[in-house]
Amino acid sequence: ARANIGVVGLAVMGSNLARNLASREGNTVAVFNRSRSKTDELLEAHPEAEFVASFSYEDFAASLSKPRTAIIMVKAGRPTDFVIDELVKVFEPGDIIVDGGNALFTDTIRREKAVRDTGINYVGMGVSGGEEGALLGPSIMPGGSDEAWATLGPILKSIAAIAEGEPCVTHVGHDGAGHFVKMVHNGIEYADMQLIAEAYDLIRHATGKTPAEIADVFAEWNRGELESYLIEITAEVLRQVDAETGKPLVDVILDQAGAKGTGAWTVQTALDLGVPVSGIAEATFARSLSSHPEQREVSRELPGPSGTDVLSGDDADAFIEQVRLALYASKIVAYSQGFDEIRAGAAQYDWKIDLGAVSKIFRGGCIIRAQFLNRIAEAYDAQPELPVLLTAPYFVEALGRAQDSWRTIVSLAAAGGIPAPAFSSSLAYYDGLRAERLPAALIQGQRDFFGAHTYRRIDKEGTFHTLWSGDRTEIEAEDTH
Ligand code: NBP
Repeated sequence: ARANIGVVGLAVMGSNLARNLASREGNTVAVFNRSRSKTDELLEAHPEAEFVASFSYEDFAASLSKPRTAIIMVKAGRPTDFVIDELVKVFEPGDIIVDGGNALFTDTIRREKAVRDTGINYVGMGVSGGEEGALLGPSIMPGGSDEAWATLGPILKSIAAIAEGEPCVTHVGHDGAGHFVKMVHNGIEYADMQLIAEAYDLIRHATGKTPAEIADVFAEWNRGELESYLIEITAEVLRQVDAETGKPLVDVILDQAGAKGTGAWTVQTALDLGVPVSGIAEATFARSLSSHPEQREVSRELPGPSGTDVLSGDDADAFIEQVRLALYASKIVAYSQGFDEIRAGAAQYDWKIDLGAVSKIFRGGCIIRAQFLNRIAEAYDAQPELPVLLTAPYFVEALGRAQDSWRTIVSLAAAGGIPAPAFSSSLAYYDGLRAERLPAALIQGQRDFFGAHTYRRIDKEGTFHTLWSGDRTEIEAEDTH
């Protein structure tokens, strides 16, 4: 038994994670893959790494010192269950099985329970940052028991991305907490990408600037409060010219966005929890809308507004600044909604999640890494139980600065017939939160009318029902909601 950590599954993510582990002082890494060829390729390509390779689960277990610790990096779903079953056969109580794949958190809860019954620790671990992150330092979101964290923590700290001197890993909470947070991270990523895409689209339509010119705008934005990985790569994508046609690459890419499902999970889970993540939902639906060419084809002739003037000079510059502010405000909403979902998930599943610590581990390694996350961390440090992130003083100030521009941009988008679903839904959410009175009172009246669902009053305790089909007097009722 020579290795202190093992990796099962040596496709792109697993082999990069294994290389990352092997490059850190003190680690000896056991590796195993179902088909031998991937193991052979890894050993051949990286002789410097001194892996301990095995070709059966038994030998893999024998190559690990106790407590045995293995990270599974295989295709999410049934393959993960299969590997867990095999490891449980060859591991012993006290050992640690870690799933670093993109598992649905409810699967992780189920697996953790089943594995725990054998005395083996099970850790569901979110890993963000793609291939490059896995190799150079990802953002890591482990769940699982405190006992597992004691062994695993130092190893993960050694391979995680570093942001402002701190490793981007924290013990998120028990069982499915890590995969839950990874899921919401991906949902926030969807919203952030959609907002950036809408900002680009608005600027292009309203000012007629070319993608290369808009790339300059994003590069400029990346020097300010919007500084982030996604803004940075947006500038690079917009600047790219297609070698074959000489056109901007963005103009030759088919406009149908793909998705692997984690955005949809975030929205489905939010619906179950009753948390309005409208920005993430709009971003997910925008991808769905884009991916129905047959519907879009027959819809092209639907009437739209008559043409609007193209802005230039100072007017264009002013418009771009308004878009920047609207983007920042909408982004605050999207992150606030995402963190709200994490808070609600923690309450539902009994996890103690430190939201400030979570925002800090998003600062490096992952796709949503951004300056902005420091502001979120500060907000939660100052007020750990903050009920709505966007009401933290810094964000209130930023939203106050942005809101006029935000309203103007959403109005112009509507008047110009330019779809901006994430911008406009974020603004509607903001105004919904602000509202003194919501028309929810009317909804309650309607519900009481057709279904005797009852309502509560602003001026006295109790539950009431109006006899709508009778003499329309009000009676006190059993609370049935
Ligand atoms: P894949 O998701 O493409 O999975 C391929 C690996 O799964 C291979 O090692 C394959 O072994 C193994 N495997 C399968 Br398929 N069925 C198996 C079984 N029944 N028993 C044992 N092994 C089995 O690999 P990936 O793209 O490296 O991703 C790994 C995990 O990391 C996934 O859960 C993914 O969602 C997650 N993730 C990916 C990214 C990313 O950017 N790609 C980011 C974050 C997380 P074989 O070689 O024998 O076929």
